[in-house]
Amino acid sequence: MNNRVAIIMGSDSDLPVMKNTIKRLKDWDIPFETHVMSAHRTPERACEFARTAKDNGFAVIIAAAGKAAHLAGVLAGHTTLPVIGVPIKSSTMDGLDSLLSTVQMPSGIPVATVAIDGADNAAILATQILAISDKSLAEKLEQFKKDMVAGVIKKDAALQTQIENL
Ligand code: RP5
Repeated sequence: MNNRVAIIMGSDSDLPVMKNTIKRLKDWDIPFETHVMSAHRTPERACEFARTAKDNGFAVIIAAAGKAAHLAGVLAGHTTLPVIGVPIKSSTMDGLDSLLSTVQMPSGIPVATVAIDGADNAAILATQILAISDKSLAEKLEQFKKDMVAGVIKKDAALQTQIENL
C-alpha cells in the first residue's frame, strides 16, 4: 500500500524542529521513514530517493531544510508525489532565506510550503493528503479539529473570567 510518508532533512541539525513532524505522525500511527539527505551535499542520493519514492510505497514527501533551502524543490523536480516543504530557521536570517528558497518555485514544480519551522503543520497536511483515501485518518482529523474548537472555547471562557477580575 502506498501510504508512507517520507521525512527528508537537509541535516541532522534540523531534527529539533522536525521531531514535531515525527511526533504527530507517531501519534496518528502513520507509517513514515526519516533520512538526512541534502540537495547540496548529497545531490545524487536525494534525487534517487525522489525518483524511486512512489515505487517504494511513499505517498507524500516532507522536505525540511534551512539556509539556501533547495531540498524540497529538488525532490519535487524528480517525483510526481506531493512535496511539502518546511523552511528551517537555521541561519542568521531568521529563516526568511529558507522560506523564500522553499516557496518560490517556478511554474510546473509546486512545493506546498508551510511556515518557518512549521513541522507540525507539515505532518497535519501530509495526513490530510493521505486521508482523502483513508477513512480512519479522516476521522482522526475530524476529532483533531473538534478538540481544537473545544480548546479555543475553553480559553475564551477563561479569558472572560480573567477580564472580570481585572
Ligand atoms: C541546510 O543547512 C540544513 O537543512 C540545515 O538547516 C542547515 C545547516 O546544516 P548543518 O551545517 O547544521 O549541517 O542544508
